[in-house]
Amino acid sequence: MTYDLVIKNGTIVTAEATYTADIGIRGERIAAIGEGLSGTRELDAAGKLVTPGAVDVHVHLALNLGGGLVSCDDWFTGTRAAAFGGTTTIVDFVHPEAGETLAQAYDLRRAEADPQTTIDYALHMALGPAQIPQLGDLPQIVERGITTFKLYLAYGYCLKDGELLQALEAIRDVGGLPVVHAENWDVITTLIRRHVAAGRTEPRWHPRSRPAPLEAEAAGRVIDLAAWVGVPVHIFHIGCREVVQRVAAARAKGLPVYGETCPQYLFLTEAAYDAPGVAGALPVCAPPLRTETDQDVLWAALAQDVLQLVTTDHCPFTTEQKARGLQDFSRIPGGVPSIEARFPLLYTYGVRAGRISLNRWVDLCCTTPARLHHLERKGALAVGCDADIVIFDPNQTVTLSTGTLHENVDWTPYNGFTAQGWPSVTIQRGAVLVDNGSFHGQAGQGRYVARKTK
Ligand code: DUC
Ligand code: ZN
Repeated sequence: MTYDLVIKNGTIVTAEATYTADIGIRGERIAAIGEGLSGTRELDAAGKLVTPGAVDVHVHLALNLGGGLVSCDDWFTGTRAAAFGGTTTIVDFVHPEAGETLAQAYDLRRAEADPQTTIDYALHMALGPAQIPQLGDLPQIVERGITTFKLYLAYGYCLKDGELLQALEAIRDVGGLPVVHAENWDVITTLIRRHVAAGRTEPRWHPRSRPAPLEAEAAGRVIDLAAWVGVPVHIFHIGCREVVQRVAAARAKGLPVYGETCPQYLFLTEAAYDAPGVAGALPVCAPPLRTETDQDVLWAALAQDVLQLVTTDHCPFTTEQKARGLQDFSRIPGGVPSIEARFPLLYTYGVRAGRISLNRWVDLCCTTPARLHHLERKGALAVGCDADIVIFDPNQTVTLSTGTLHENVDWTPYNGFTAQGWPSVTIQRGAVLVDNGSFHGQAGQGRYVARKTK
């Protein structure tokens, strides 16, 4: 039997196992995994790892912060960069504006994404105070394939505790998953005001306005409310020991609490904010970068299944955009780029450094994100799955810089980092998107993935 495409002789790495076999693809799906398969087209993967396409369930492409500030990777450039780094599915956000229905906001985001995206994507629906009166519309949103709902305990979308309670109940009632930005916004805004009034305006005051124990208070509060309501919860972008401890305690009680961290928290520290001038503003993100001790705690938590996912929170702003906050750190647009390097960096500094196993790498970056976020047929290598596949060369060395990365931003926090191992081929639903540094995808080639609640 001949397949359309066969990946031959590779070392297949899944979340559960590592073995040598061929993968046969027919149309858009994996049709066979076995020995001696033959195809119309064949790719030799001898000496390479063959993994599922990586899944990044937390990205912000073309995020509009208002005032002319829009994150600088759009749906084309951001998804192209993702594909170069082996990511074949992302989940971004719908942020409804006051006066818009959830369905209208969804339609607008689809209209932005569909013509541009080069990889498959799904959407989280953000629910802020203005959306509380619309919680009755959640079933309509689930019908549109959105099963995950973003709740903010910060920024303009910040929910009061009673609103948080109502949102968690509504999400529970549709069988959805809340994904939460957990910080204590009242405390943060008070500390910001105090620092700025005293002339403490440099970026190094950013982490000092967002103390880790109080970030943990917010995470603990949402964990407690979710447990009382009876809904699982996914805590976004965990960067400190104190939040890891809250997640660990909840999981030890058997609660369905899940936690992610991101490359910036594993590889950078708050010392980056001490750099003079705009350099100290570039890595401003929220929650802020923390310490080397926190990094060790995060790695251990990833290895021990206290944290289950690595995402990026990719949200790049240019040097010029970041510089707009130089007189006042609280005006620096928050976010860093990571969409391209996540999967290879986790291999180099996770697997090669002996912190996580090969299988855990795939689990954290591909399989658990797909399963937890209801992305059926993604994040796994099995017959019937979408043929989203990475041929990963463990011997390719890439020194990261804006010259080697494809993100549409004029800086990278990983400048000078060496990745030992990089995707040589990225395949999406059977089509080769990236082949040895050449991009073969097209705007609009990616598809919206409508999800179903379990
Ligand atoms: N934090 C950031 O730093 N950027 C985007 C959104 C967020 O929560
Ligand atoms: Zn985010």
